[in-house]
Amino acid sequence: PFSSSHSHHNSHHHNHHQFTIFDKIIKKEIPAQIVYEDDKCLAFKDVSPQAPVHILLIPKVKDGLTQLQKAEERHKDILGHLMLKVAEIAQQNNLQEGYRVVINDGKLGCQSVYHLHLHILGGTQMGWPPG
Ligand code: IU
Repeated sequence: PFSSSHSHHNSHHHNHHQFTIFDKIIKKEIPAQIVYEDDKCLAFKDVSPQAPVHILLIPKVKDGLTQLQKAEERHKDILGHLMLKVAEIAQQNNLQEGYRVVINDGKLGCQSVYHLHLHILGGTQMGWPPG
């Protein structure tokens, strides 16, 4: 169920130092179904949901965090903030029975947007292994 149909094979077309579509969502230049927002982060519904609940949580300031493997000491605060907000957002979306948090990193991780984001997936029994 909820298998992905979109391609993940073109990450080499992305300029990892440029803006992504997530910057347009942050600036409200394109619409998104926002479920949580504060000064540091934004959470919105994934346009191509892979589960009944599929929310993306992103830092508003990328600061070099194109992907998790670029994380450095200076990112500790935002990374901690995002993890705490995942739990809060999950509660607000009735995922108390369980959910999954995913960070796809790089080509082999099937990352397609090079602005760090956490997938919050739930609302059904998740499978394992994820593939
Ligand atoms: P990935 O881990 O980089 O593959 O995740 C990117 C996600 O961003 C993916 O689930 C897309 O469906 C989602 N997304 C979106 O919600 N809105 C958009 O405009 C675009 C991608 I482009």
